[in-house]
Amino acid sequence: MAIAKAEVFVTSPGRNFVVLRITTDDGIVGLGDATLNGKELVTAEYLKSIAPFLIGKNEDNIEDIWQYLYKGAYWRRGPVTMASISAVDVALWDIKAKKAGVPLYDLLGGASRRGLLVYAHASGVDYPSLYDSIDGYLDKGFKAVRVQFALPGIPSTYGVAASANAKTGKGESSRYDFEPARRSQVPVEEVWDAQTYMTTLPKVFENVRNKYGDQLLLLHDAHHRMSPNQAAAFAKRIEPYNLFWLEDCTPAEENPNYLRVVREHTTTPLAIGETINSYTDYLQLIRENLIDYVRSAVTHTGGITHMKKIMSYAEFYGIKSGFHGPTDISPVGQAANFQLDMAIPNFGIQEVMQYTPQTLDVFHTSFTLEDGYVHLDAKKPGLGVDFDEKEAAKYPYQPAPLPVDRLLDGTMHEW
Ligand code: CS2
Ligand code: MG
Repeated sequence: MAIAKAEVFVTSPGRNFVVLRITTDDGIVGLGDATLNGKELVTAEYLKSIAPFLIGKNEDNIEDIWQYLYKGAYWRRGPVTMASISAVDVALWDIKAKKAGVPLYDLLGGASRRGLLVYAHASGVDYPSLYDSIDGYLDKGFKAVRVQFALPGIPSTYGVAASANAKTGKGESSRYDFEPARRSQVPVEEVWDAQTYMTTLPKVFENVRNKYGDQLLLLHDAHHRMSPNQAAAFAKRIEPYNLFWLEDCTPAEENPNYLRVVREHTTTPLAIGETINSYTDYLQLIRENLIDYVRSAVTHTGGITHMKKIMSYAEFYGIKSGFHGPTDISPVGQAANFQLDMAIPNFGIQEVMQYTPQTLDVFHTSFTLEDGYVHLDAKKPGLGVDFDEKEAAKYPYQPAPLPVDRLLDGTMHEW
């Protein structure tokens, strides 16, 4: 009973993914995801450097291996370390559940719900394309949509599909999948203007509410772009439109106290966390009830072992989950989100986006989406995802750094 092999793969079936495959001496295989958007080769190298440490260790001792990698790193936390530890952790949980012959959530306490409420990404360069995008998701049964809208006079806006007819390949359209990897050697530059944003978006939410009524669960991502006071004013202004959440209203990862300013002025629910990755980052946010939803991905936050602890702490403060699940998290990482989502009592909602057909040729998933809920296959042991190494080899790594942002006068700003 020991780890025999730990192999690292980088593949790019539409965007870059880092896969860790651990094999035990009796041939059981577990998968982990160490994808860190724009920094894939860095986590791949980290994993290669710790792979020899794993050989010969008892694969059952997940907590001990976690502590070994975390405390043993000495240079603690940070996105690269935490994403890499996460890949090992998730692969070991996959193995443990396969050995037990049960879906992973069974080992985490069992199913706490029938299915997972998910939200999709709607966006528009104008109202017809926004409504078309929302209608498309409602037709598919979604109950919750994130709404992003192009800013007038700004060439491209975060979260807004550049073209309503963009195709992802194989003739299948993913019209409003806004964030295809932008493959280039150097980052694409975008422009940001808070004044335009703060005057445009409240009208968008008002129009969407008037058109679709009160039942639609409406989300929005501000992507860390307002100052604390701007965020407070904005969140207060949009209260009448009753958002499910406002995400990353201000860069609270810089200073959690920013959120106190926001909280003092508004009851709009706040979601934070896709760029933070440890309990240390969450301590104050949770203890002072500065957030309503934990937004990290399991794969960026030390895996199932660490994320489950954060969610247990959050439970006692009435804070729920809303794990990060865009297409730059691989289907292996998304499966880790889903498995934990199923088990925890304080599940809130789960983000989903459409993977390219090539991605789904490389990763064979077993999840179904019906009526706005994701369902896991109770008969599939482990994570519920298989990795096709031969198919993956068809798609070599291509550089795709994240974009950067500047203000109208050229000053650098958070993207
Ligand atoms: C976004 C992400 O899904 C989200 O909420 O903020 O798309 C984010 O921009 C990317 O994951 C960056 O890698
Ligand atoms: Mg986000």
